[in-house]
Amino acid sequence: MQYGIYYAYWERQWGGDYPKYAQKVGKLGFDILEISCASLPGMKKEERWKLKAAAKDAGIVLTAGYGPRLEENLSSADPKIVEQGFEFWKKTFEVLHELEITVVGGGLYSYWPVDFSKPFNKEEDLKRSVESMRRLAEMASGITLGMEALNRFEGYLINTAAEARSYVEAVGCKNVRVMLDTFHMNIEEDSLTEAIRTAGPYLGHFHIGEANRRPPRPGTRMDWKAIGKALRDTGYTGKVVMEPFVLMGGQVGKDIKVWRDISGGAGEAGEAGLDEAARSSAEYIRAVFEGST
Ligand SMILES: [Mn+2]
Repeated sequence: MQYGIYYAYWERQWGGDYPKYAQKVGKLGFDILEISCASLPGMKKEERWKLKAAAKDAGIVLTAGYGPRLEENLSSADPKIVEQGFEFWKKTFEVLHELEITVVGGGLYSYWPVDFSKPFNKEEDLKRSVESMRRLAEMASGITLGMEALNRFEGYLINTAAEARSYVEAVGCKNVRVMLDTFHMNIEEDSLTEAIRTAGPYLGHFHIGEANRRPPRPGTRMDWKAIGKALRDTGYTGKVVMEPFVLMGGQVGKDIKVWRDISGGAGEAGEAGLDEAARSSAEYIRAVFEGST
């Protein structure tokens, strides 16, 4: 398995200096930097080259995450919105290919964050979403699309590994895979290890984080040893990306609903404190997931 981190751990606004983060996470012991698709369609050629060079230089690979906006919702009943979604992905896939990104994950089958004050029809939305996903899979040509099971407060189409698996089976394209995240699983699954086994060979991307979205560490109620073993038992050899959010404030703090400093003092120590928490988490999770401790 390869190990990574989502850049937004360090940010209060979405988006950031990706070349800087590529170098940083390389130094902190990661194999992967996960970036957001949000700014990719407008990314200038020089910026893409700079990022690609920085990643190569740091010896890391890039992956991407995305929560499609309401106006890009591929499950929408409004065909105009669905087309806007495909337009976004058409431009985005070009950049992803150029950056040699082979995995993009998130609630790609719907939009995020869901506005639950509006009515919706899960069954109808699912049908449209599956149809759209077949077309998106073809457009993605070779890029793996991770269908991330999100907790009930953030999504309604896919909340569990079982739902993600049946969605992926319904789509029936080999680059559309199940994506799990221990933060969401902690809310929705009876057993985290059983959920991993349910995803089984369909698992295409894996996010990790504590129940409160801190970086994984020993001594919490997340059984990281058991989670690592379940991944090894299912034969998963893919990417494991931590997605910690610990800082209050800004759009990130608001969207993620961080209403207190949960950095455990790391935030007070500034960027260096956050860096050290990420570094030790990477070291810990690599050892545990590889079964060497
Ligand atoms: Mn996630």
